[in-house]
Amino acid sequence: MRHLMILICVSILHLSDAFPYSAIGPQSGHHSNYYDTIVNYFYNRDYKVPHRNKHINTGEDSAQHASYLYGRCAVRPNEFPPADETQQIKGTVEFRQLVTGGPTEVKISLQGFNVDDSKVKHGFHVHGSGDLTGGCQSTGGHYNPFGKTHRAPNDVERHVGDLGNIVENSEGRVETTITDSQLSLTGEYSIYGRAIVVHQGEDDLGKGGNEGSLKTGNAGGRLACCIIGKIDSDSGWAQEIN
Ligand SMILES: [Cu+2]
Ligand SMILES: [Zn+2]
Repeated sequence: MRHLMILICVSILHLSDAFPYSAIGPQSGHHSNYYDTIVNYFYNRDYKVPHRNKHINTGEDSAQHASYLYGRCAVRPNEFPPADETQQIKGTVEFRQLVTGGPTEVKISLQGFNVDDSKVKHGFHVHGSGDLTGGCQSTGGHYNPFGKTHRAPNDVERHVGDLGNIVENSEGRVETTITDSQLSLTGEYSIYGRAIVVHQGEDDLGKGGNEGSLKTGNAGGRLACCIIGKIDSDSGWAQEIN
């Protein structure tokens, strides 16, 4: 009986509140929310908790987060660096892809590049093996499950791992996000457990006119690397989503 009285009171309050909108606003949406609120009150009794209520009514929050796969990679200097190499490259590479597939976004944040040398571009690839037992050298070649030749990221015929070059800024940092159509976190050719490698020199993108160009892009020694791990969510991406 007490509930019925509350229902009537709330109804009267709400109708008076809603009435001015009814002439101009989308009535169905308004009344639908109102109906949900009443239903939630009687069946859940926790409709006053905003967070819970939000999930019951919209599901936006959980749906958006659940619809992505995420990966992260902690870039560290090569344990066995090339001779005379002094750059200590560190940072993170983050990955995101819809669970349904499609392009993969790659957010790169690195520091430690020497701004006094002439090398501003650095080859940046996914290599096939997530194995750092021999430093970055043991990550193998560019990830190439389809037996293609080395090319640029925007070429269709390329190694899956061919992400071209990253470009350091005047502070010796790289802060960029790229979107790639061939990298995938989902399915048989997922890059989870494989490696990211940052090179000393520029990747010639297969245009060097020699054998090495079509295999590695002649990007030189390996400065730094990491293994791509799977994570369930990422606060960095989540901030952008919301
Ligand atoms: Cu490489
Ligand atoms: Zn390649």
